[in-house]
Amino acid sequence: MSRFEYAPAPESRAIVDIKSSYGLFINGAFTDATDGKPFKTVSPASEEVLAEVSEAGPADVDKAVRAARRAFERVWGPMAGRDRAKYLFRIARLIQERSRELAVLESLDNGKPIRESRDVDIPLVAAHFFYYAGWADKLEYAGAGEHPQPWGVAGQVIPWNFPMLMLAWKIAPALAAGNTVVLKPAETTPLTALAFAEICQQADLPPGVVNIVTGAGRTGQALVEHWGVDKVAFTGSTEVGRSIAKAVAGSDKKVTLELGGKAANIVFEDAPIDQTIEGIVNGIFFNQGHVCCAGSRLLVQESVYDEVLARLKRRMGTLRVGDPLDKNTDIGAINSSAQLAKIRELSQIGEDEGAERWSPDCELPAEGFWFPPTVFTGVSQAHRIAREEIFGPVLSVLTFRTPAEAVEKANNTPFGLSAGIWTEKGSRILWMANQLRAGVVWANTFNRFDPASPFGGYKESGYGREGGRHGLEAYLAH
Ligand code: TAP
Repeated sequence: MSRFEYAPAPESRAIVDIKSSYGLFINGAFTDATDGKPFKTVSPASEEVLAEVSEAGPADVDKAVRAARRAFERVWGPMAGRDRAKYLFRIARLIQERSRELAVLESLDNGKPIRESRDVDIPLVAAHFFYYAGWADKLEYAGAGEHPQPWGVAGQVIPWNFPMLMLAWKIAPALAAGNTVVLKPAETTPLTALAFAEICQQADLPPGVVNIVTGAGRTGQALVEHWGVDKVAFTGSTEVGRSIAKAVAGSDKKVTLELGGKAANIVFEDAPIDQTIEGIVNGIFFNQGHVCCAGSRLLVQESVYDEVLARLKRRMGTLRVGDPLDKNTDIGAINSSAQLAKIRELSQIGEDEGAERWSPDCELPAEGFWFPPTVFTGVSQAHRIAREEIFGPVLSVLTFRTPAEAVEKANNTPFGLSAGIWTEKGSRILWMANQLRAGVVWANTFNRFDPASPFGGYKESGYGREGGRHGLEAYLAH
């Protein structure tokens, strides 16, 4: 078969059973919303309506928080850690059993290539539940004192870029630590969270321990502001994160925020070139660039600039944009028309401000939301495409001469989530890692995740850490 023939994944569309409508998941059962209208979730690759989903209003959020409170006080809080662990292990195994179906559902609702949802997202989701299941009976070693206590009810709001993985990052540590949860998925990607609700039922998780309230921003707002929520965990834009921090100021809610980024991916002249080109491509084109830690600012040492750019463009020419359910697809659909409009607008601003735009020839599908892999050269630090998060497959390239200049440029951003360094020199990696104001620094790799590694930012990228032992601390009272 030639590389360009359509190759649907064996686990394609037919293996998912999408219902025509979904209710909210409250107190262990699916229930209709009392005061919100249903909304539609569409496949961004075809604009086909996948399902109608209930919108939770304040009364529904209240019901969910009360259910979570009851479950916390009567069942989950008092339960021995080793028993909570059994439920988490069961959930992890069910996710593995249903992994093909979940991967297809994620690719349909989000637009990401099946290769990524199948090989990255869903395996990491299961890995998070396995990892935190292992912690549930060892909390005294989690760094929150000898007798750590859960906060109570966690209100969690997540974005659309890694719908089920963000759910796992939020729910697994919260439950392991003994909290109960009300989670709001993003409006454009509710389906895997609703499949997760079914998994909670399959696992016989006590009612009320996990509640899923679907809806838009106002549902999220009602949740984080609800008096019965003890701990708020948010992942999303810096703008909404700021409004949440303001809304809960003065209350005794604990808050963690995982916000935006504008990571520098720094290439030195001694970098292993083939590996580096793959790392740059993965850094910015993985998940269509809808990645908070994407390597969206490429800093290249001047002496190797021509070679790196020539090879990068050649590699970009081989990337396939198209059907997320095709195993050959490298770049899927942009998640929504609103996000596509934002990417187009910032790219136009890049051109207007004088940067040079380049994309390989590639035919984009007629239906759906698409954007070609794009690189901007001749970018200066003042350009908006070098300062603002584009959250799409768009790379801005800058140059530097010395390591000190690379550090200065890399740190010249209001964000501080991640960075990448490409060099053969170990001493330079260590020196750079100390100088860079970024929560995660990758060396000779990029976008690598592990449930045991803490993740989180400095400055406007937010505060608190998720993942690893540090991720538990946020869910435990000292
Ligand atoms: P947001 O617009 O901030 O949305 C995130 C979530 O918050 C969604 O569920 C959203 O609902 C909800 N929301 C909106 N307004 C709210 C309010 N006033 N109160 C409470 N909740 C509210 O971000 P997005 O567009 O979904 O995601 C893109 C952004 O997230 C990017 O900036 C990206 O960098 C950031 N992000 C950061 C990380 C980490 S780990 N730092 C990870 C992923 C994404 P609706 O979806 O219905 O609007």
